[in-house]
Amino acid sequence: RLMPIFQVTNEDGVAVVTMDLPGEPVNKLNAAAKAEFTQVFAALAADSNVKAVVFLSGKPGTFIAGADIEEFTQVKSREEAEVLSRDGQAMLDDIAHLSKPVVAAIHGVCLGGGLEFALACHYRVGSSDDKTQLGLPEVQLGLLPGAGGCQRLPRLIGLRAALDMILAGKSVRARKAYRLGLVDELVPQSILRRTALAAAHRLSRDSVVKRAKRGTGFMGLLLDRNPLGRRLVYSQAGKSVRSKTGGHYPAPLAALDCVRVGLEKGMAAGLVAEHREFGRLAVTDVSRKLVQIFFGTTALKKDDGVPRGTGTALEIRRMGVVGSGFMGAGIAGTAVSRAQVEVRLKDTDLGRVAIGLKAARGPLDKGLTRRRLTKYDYARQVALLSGTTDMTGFGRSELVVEAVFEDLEVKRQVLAEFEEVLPGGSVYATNTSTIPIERIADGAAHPERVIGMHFFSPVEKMPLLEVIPGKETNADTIVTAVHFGRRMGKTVIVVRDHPGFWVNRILSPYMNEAGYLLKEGTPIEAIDRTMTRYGFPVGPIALLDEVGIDVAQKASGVMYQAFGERLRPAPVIDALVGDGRLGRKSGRGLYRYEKGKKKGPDQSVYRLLGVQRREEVSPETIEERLLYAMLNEAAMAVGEGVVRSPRDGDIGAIFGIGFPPFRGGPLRVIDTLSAARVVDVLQSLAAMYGPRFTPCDALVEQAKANRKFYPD
Ligand code: T1G
Repeated sequence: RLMPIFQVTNEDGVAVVTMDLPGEPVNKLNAAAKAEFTQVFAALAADSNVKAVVFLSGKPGTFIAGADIEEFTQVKSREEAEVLSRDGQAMLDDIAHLSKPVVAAIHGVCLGGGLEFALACHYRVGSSDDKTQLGLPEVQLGLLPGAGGCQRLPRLIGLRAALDMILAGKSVRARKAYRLGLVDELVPQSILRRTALAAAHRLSRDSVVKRAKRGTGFMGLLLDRNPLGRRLVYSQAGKSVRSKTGGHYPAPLAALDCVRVGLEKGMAAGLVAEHREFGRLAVTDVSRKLVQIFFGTTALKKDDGVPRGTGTALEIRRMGVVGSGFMGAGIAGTAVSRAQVEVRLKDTDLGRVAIGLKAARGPLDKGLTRRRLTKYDYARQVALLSGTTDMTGFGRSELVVEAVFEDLEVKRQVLAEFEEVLPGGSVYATNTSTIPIERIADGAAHPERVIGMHFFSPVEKMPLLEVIPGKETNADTIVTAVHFGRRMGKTVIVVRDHPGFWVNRILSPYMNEAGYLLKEGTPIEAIDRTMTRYGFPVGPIALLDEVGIDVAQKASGVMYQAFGERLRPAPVIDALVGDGRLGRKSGRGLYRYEKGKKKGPDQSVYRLLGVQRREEVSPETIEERLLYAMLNEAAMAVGEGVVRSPRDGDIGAIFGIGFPPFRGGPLRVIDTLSAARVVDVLQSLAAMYGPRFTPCDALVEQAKANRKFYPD
């Protein structure tokens, strides 16, 4: 290695160690860093001129991003992974047992092994900066904190707070980290180094680290610090993990067990449990799939949907949103709270604008009540929102997003109005969910600056955004929409202008099949329970109620018109809409609702549809029909180039409809089953239920060539 990873200077007896992994955007604990680290720390331990150590990062926005995930993708066996974890534990033990105090000066992301590193230090100073976040995200990779995190975190911040962080893998911002006692001091970044040095000097004089006893209080005494209380906490935590993961994700339960062993049998036993469980998890298929998703989304973040360098993104400072309904207000609110841009919300009458503005303030109101926003920040962000019923104020908007009624004529009309007032170079995006952009942009003065931005509802929560270029859309417009979508916190895929784009395209046959099953009398709870057991967050019937049965009626109509017989919707939707059942939003649908809360299925639906409930349809049949309908459509759409790669298709399915992440996405599932097997099953389903299950040409070819979507 030419350049060292760790630079060491001695400032008046305090060794200042700066980690800066050469040629990498972030610091990560890879083999080279571990090897060099061990040498550096051994030298510091032996150096009589060093009485304390301060540890800093040389990277602008990251302290340490964790162990090197690339490394354990190479791991072939459980034993190998166990060694990785055990080496990490040993390295951090050297810090914890160093006779001289080590102070971590944390600015930027401090995740996974990076936080475990900071936990092994004797004192932590954090920067009160938005970039500073601390977390143990390992379970999101199907792993667990394997370098002592399951042992040190509970001992520092208490059992319950530690489990909250470890089991969900969520990070905390600087202020919360200080409240929890994760950092001992919180200072502006400008004096972080100086404060850490002062702490190092102070600690080198006083042998005992005086730490403000923070946090766990009476409940801590009752629960965290007595064995009976802890037993209660372990069992509550286990129950909630099992209900959340449906038994599909082994990592959180394993992490809970490592925490328990460490607290009940001592740290040494806990560390052994940690590296054993880490080894076991690292080679599970679940972890492989979750790590693939991490690399897929990371690569996607750098992919603007056009060949690199062919498009320049427009800087968006002022934006317009047309249509202050559910979607428009959601788009406006998310744009303000996540992208901090000025948003002007337009609708036809002031009453609707007022309602829209109130709904758009939702995320900000929540930020204030949850103390994520100060009163000042809240006021500043609310001031970014304005409303109007006329065209004033759009002359300076660099981007307008239209979210009016899903009707081609209305959308064309609104586009024409805005082309009159928008400045040259601005981008006009339409939030359509099924109407091709080409038809909306048809007749526009500047079709090169018209694009689709398809958000999912609720906009504030759903992470996916589909960006759909029309035939004439230029590269600058595409890159502008993609970058702004990311500033709104979305995972963005660029998809082809085909009816239904990607998500609604693969969802259509799946929802239709649920309708056919219902029409045959299959119980609603059997349909939904089968698919939640498969790993979906909700089943297709519940999804119908959430999306709105009238919305589904419109979307399925567009898809039927575009794709013909194969996507003919089951004859249940019209009857439901005709009976005024629009789903959750109307308080009546396929489920019952009382005061907005969803109760069980509405048994009167069967009589309405004139069907007899039939209990005997097996879950296997239900799952096969629903899943294979989606797999077939996904393969067909990939073959048509609807998505630019299987990676985009799988990420789009996972982030767009909650396709189970541990299965990797519909195209990964086809690879796992093999195209040949999927073709066989589809052929037998076609023989039993009709030609809608005929395997698409792309799949048949793939089966013949024995090809995969992801070549090994
Ligand atoms: N390992 C390997 N590569 C990583 C990495 C990591 N931990 N973190 C980031 N990268 C790469 C990433 O692939 C990309 O590479 C580049 O850095 C920039 O990332 C023992 C076992 C840190 C918030 O899960 O969440 O510690 O594409 O584009 O948007 O208990 O990356 O440029 O070649 O995402 O600013 C736990 C994962 C590991 C954190 C930065 N740590 N990383 O986001 O940049 S497991 C994580 C992130 C562990 C221990 C266990 C994000 C980020 P390239 P980027 P960003």
